[in-house]
Amino acid sequence: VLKSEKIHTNGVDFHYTQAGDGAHCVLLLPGALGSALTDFMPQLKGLDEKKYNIICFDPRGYGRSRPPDRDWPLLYLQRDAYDAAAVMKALDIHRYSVLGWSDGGITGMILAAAFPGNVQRLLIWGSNAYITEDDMKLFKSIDNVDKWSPRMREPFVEVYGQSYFRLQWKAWVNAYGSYFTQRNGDICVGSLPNIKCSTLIVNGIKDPLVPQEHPLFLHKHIPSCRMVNWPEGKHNLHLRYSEEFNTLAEEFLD
Ligand code: TYC
Repeated sequence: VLKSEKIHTNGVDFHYTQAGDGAHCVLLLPGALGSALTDFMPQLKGLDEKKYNIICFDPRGYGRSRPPDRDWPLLYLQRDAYDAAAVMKALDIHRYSVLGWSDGGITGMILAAAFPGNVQRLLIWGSNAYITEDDMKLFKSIDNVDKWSPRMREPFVEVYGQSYFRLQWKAWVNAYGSYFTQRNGDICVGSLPNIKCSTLIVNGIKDPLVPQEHPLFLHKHIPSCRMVNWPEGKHNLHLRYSEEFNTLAEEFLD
């Protein structure tokens, strides 16, 4: 059974989706414009409800954490990380593991580095700590939502309606690009050595958006880090191969 709840902190009524009544608290962090419906249904429904208390947070302006409509400060991923930590604190949950996908994995790294006392374990996939010129070129392949497969696009349209989705996807493309243009591509490189918890990278070898240099760099610079290669995995490996992914996640969390 999924519960839909709200909690107020940092000036926003944050929406989150909750599943399970286990002792191990797990925070799910979605990717760009993501929330439970688009990014994490197989985890909310598939992870062991007796072992985990799963919280999937909608970042401000995403999913059902509206109002406010999303705005885009330069350090928008840093803001999401501090918001996520504030939501967990407001829920009176002080020890939790973090599963973060793509932008959510970046948020997870920043969170784990900034709040080492709160984060038990960190699992990330499809993430990067910096942006190269080549990444900016790959990134052009997703900036026009009309070129997405309907299977990827429709859930976002369902959550947001056409106009907010199109407006905010453009804004996200611009904001992500600002890390490249205004910070020399640095998203969160300085956070990596400060991640104190045990970390697992699931490396989708065939991820067309995230070239191999990124997981390799994360693996090298995060102190207690293991990496599992997934030969057939692309960007959305946790959706496409959800059972195998959930098994791997549970093995790591236990
Ligand atoms: N981080 C993006 C997301 O959350 C995906 C992405 C990865 C985009 C790498 C560009 O260079 C990139 N969906």
